[in-house]
Amino acid sequence: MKIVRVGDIIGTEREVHGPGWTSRRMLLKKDGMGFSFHETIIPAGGELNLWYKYHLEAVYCVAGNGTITDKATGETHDISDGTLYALDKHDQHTLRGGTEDMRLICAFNPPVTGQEVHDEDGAYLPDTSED
Ligand code: 9YT
Repeated sequence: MKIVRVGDIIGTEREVHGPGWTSRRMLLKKDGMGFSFHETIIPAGGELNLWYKYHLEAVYCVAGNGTITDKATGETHDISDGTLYALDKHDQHTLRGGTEDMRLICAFNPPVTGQEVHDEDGAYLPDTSED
């Protein structure tokens, strides 16, 4: 069994920052669960254009607020505590922070390996390492 406390991750290599987001990677590929599990903070007013071409992602909001726009349909959905979105079709999307920092719990399949940041399309590159 593993016990992971986010307080022990802050300020380590498992806390990764990008423009408009901070990700605390609580479980990575090397933890052997078959998915990675992150706490992500999107600051109020932030905007991210994302497109996880090589990953599926489920995101559960536990604090704050914001919106997600599905670029395929143009639809925008409110996000607040208790909302989950699942990018089951590698959906191209825009995530916007609202009036309060959003705290999101994210699971990636396949798992991220550690230091991934978004490419120009908003993707994380696929993991090509041998298991
Ligand atoms: C919600 C989202 O995709 N934010 C970008 C960071 C990502 N969740 C991560 O690496 O934790």
